[in-house]
Amino acid sequence: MLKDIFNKISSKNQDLILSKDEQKKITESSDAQKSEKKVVFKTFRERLKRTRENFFRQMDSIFLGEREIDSDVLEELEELLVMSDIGVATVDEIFSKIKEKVKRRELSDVGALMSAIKEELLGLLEQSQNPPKWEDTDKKPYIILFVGVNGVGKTTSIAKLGSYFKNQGKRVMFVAGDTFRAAAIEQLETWAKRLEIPLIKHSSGADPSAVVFDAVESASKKDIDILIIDTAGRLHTKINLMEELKKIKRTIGKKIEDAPHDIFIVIDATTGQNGLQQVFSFRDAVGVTGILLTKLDSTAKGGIVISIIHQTHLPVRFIGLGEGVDDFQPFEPEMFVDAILGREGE
Ligand SMILES: Nc1nc2c(ncn2[C@@H]2O[C@H](COP(=O)(O)OP(=O)(O)O)[C@@H](O)[C@H]2O)c(=O)[nH]1
Ligand SMILES: [Mg+2]
Repeated sequence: MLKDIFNKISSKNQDLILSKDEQKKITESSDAQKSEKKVVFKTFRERLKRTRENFFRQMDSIFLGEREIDSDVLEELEELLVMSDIGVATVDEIFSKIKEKVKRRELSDVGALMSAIKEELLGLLEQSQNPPKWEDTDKKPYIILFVGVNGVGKTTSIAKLGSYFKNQGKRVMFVAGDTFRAAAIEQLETWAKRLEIPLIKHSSGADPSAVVFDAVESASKKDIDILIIDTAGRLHTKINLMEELKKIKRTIGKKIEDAPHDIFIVIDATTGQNGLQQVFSFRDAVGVTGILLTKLDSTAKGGIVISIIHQTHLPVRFIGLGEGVDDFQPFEPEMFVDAILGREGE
């Protein structure tokens, strides 16, 4: 009897013991993941070079001659962060905690001070980063509406996002909701062809809500997983634009309850603190559920990400790091902080 039980247990354990092959496979796949992550981080660091170098050049001059950490050093650092577009309110919050620590003599050298700043920044960035809804949803089509002013990178980001989802095996469809200019429809059409993603369009000048209405219908029929809608960033007046976006939103909601499931605002990182105002205007008019920050490769003031998250409490979903379709990444706070504050090899 006891022997039987013993046999049973050991045969069960056998199932848990992995063969050499299986062990190798697991090690290989986690190694592959790790090296992929390394490549991603390297690109990320490279593209954020301007922000990092801007920061370090000045930081080195602050710490020249290994100065002690005193109120002068803190003041200069605060100024530097503000100049990197992290924003006064955000920097104030970070430094009130840092100053406490300095007072309690917890930060004795530059290394400890930098680690503390990194930790505070990371804490801030992680506050608003909830898991994206599309990752665990039975909503189909999952509808994402893009909004933002002209030239920020909406159409390009839609192409990038479409490609991102397509690479995950999802069925994607685009909607040319920017009917204000013919060129805007053509631009999305070019991307759609290149990426082999279906596109719904009307002619230029058509009512955007009518295009969206057709697209939602078509996406439902064609078993589309993700429907991404482009919109105009400029109309004759700002009031009209907001009214038009509200109408598009209502049209979608009438067809599918609780849709659009996400409303992404696209912000150009090179516009600095101005971007914040844009988030507020669109948020107040149509509601916004997430931010896409573009052109981080073209600015030395990438600190704007921190300020935007801190002031809006909205998650930054993706960042744009160039004009190509792959110059795009989900926003990961830790990677971001490491890329802007970490020295080579750290
Ligand atoms: N360097 C860089 N350029 C970008 C990025 N995203 C978009 N652009 C460029 O910004 C310009 C405007 O983009 P577009 O998508 O047409 O903006 P839209 O008017 O908001 O639709 C184009 O020349 C894009 O190639 C980015 O992340 N980095
Ligand atoms: Mg556009």
